[in-house]
Amino acid sequence: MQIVKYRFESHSDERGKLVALEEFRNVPFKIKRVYYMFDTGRGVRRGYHAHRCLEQILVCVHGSCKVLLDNGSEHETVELNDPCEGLYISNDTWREMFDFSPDAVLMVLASELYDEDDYVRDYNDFLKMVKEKQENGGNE
Ligand code: T46
Repeated sequence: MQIVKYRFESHSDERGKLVALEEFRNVPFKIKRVYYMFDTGRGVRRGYHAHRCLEQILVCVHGSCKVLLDNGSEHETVELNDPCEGLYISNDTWREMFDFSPDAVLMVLASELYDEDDYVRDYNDFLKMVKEKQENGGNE
């Protein structure tokens, strides 16, 4: 499956490094929400859902974690351990986040406000949704 990663420019000088994220410049959508997870317990696995209409970019701004992406026919695991790298996740992608280092801070830029109705939390419903979209030629 195709994995889309963004490489963010880091402004480095003797003081350290700085990365700026800007909608429609180095982020491909309007950023309506930012959230981040940290203090994640050992062995925790989160996510276990897809979204109907949401684009996101995940940046592990500190530490490391892994993300499993599943498009209904293929899956791949990506490690995030670089604050200059963003993992793009489109809707219709099942995701699970795991193997968080104790110091991990996973920041997420999202194209929509929080909406519980946008979540597809049952894996069989997810497969059904993907199949229906494929049958409709990608149109809802
Ligand atoms: C996703 C992955 C990568 C809010 O109130 N507002 C928010 O914007 C979010 C994201 C969550 N919440 C509340 C809802 C739950 O009571 O925070 C709690 C934990 O959320 P959730 O169990 O959905 O977290 P994850 O880690 O399973 O999934 C999150 C995002 O929800 C999801 O959209 O793609 O991170």
